[in-house]
Amino acid sequence: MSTLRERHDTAGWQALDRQHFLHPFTDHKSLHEHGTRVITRADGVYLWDSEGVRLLDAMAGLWCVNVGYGRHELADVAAAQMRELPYYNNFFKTANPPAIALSALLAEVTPPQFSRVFYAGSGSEANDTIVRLVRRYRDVRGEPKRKTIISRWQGYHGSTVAGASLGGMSAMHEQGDLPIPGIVHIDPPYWYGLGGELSQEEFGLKAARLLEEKILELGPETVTAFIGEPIQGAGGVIIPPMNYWPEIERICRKYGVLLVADEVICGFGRTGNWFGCETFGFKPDLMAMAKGMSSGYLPIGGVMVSDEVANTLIADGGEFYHGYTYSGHPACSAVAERNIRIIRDEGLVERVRTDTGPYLQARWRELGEHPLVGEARGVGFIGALELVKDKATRTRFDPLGETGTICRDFCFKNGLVMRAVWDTMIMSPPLIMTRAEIDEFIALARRCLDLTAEAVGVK
Ligand code: PXG
Repeated sequence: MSTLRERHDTAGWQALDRQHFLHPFTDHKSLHEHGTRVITRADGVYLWDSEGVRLLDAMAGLWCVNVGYGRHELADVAAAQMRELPYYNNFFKTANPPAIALSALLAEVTPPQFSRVFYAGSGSEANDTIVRLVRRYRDVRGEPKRKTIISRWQGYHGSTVAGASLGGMSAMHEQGDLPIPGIVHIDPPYWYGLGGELSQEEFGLKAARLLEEKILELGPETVTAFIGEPIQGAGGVIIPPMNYWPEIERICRKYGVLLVADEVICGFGRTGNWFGCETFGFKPDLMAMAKGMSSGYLPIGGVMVSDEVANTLIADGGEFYHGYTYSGHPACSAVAERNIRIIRDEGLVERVRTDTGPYLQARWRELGEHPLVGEARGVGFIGALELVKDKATRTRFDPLGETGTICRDFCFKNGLVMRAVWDTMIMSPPLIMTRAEIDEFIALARRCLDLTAEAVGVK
């Protein structure tokens, strides 16, 4: 049997793609002027395209391939499960062994307040579930007016109607007549962009207190939950000052507001702990997960629900009218379970915390000396570079986004995948990346920064 890869050459794939495939988050007119780059295989931290060109993937796919590519063990687990029981639902008093085993393992690796999980097929679905859960919880408690959810500008929580409403991407809101009612936003803890003359600590408290102001403005009796990513990923790797999350937690507790961590990017080791909330020192009531949960090998997401919230729903809630055909899918669950065991058995979280994470961050900070880079920041295996016209005054390029795109294109041309969020360059590599691969990555990134600086006339 020929593999798909052997059936067409690059031009053939591009032609079919152009005719039939609507891509996610894509301007198709501009895409097809050049044709898509067809990625055909991957191993470790590397991808290969249909022309045989190798790329170092410093984005782990889309922030998700935590254990790296080429894990045949995961393919074997999926194949075995699909032979035995490819699908059955978990709705009508039934369950399947992989979903049960995964639930028990999640209870072990997540913080102690969690022992139960609700499954989804993606991060967006996990966040939709959260919207349903935090509203249902209030009805069950006899607080029917407490329905508003507070989130943040530049947050990303998915692309479904509820996910995009929770998110703070104004361009997404404009295209979808969003947000839906009952979701409001506050400014993010983006020190480089919004901190002005304040120290990190001063700004951390100021940014957190925006939550208190918003709760008081709306009336605490109307607010059910606050949701945030420990580090805002797609918004540009916005890393809050260390005092931000503890202050957010204090405010949530003071007003009886549920605290929700969207761990879709930060979860499963990315920040050097199993979950971002551990790195930033807070205890969420609910936690959205996806991406690194299966390292992207199969689609799966879920919501960890604290014992307090779960027990309320179980004791007094009756049936919760919510769930997906693929909630607890056997093959996806089996792959997620084995993936989490790999992360645990290979000590990947600890390696990122104590060895390769600090090394990567030290080397990444060296790029902060580059004339084009206003700030190099990061934690564990996630980071950002702010490309600016003038470092001293933090003056950005005009129009914003052009320089980031130029830099991203140089990366692609030179065998490196980094993402650009406007003029902020992002990295989020597989957690298995070695020191030698980190050195190769930093050398490539520096080269692309040099080429970009030359192209935009920064010396
Ligand atoms: N929450 C967070 C924090 C995410 O980063 C989602 C939820 C939604 O997950 P799904 O599985 O429904 O996509 C995400 C997804 C980008 C980019 O360009 C980031 C995501 C998705 C697509 C593009 O950085 N993150």
